[in-house]
Amino acid sequence: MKLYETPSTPNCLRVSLFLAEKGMDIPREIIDVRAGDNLKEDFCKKSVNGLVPTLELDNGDYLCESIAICRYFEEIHPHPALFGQSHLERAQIEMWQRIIELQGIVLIAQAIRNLKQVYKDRENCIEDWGYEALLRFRKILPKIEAQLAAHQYIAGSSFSVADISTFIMLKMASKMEIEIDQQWPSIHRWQKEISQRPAFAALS
Ligand SMILES: N[C@@H](CCC(=O)N[C@@H](CS)C(=O)NCC(=O)O)C(=O)O
Repeated sequence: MKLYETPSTPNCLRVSLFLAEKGMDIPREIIDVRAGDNLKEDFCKKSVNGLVPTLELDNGDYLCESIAICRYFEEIHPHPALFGQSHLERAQIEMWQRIIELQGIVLIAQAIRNLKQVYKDRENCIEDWGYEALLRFRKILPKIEAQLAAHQYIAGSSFSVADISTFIMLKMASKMEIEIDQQWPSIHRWQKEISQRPAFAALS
């Protein structure tokens, strides 16, 4: 098994945090996305979407999409469970995971890509779309604040993959000068707690 990654990027960080929370490590190979290594024919044969992270399996199959990769690790290494244990818990984690992904990560990624123009060598950057994505992204913060005011973690009482996704989403938001301060007391409380977990503390 081998993980193709650009360690500094959010979706690779998501998989690394997931592995660290599981107490797993696997061989890795660096793909420099800024230099366009992911656009090369050889890598695109491995990765359906031509993006990192991509996981190579021992049978020669490949998986891309960070959440699919995390799901695979959960299946082969079920403990500690990060996708939930009971029927309801699994559904709640899936629900929050999708909210964070679709109403958070996708929008903040679009804001960064179109306003900071990090991949202008390979896509048209549209400033108006960047500002609109940023505006739409901000709407997720009150939802997370309310959820974390009522629950210890994003999907309820257990730490899950949805917390890892929320962490990387807020890390991306900080690149657009959106900082979590006392305006968001519950998110702030959660961030402090999360950052003390060994997998997260190792980042700083
Ligand atoms: N939905 C995908 C997104 C993957 C993605 O956007 N990866 C970025 C790094 S975080 C990338 O490979 N960017 C290079 C490019 O866009 O050319 C996932 O969760 O894995």
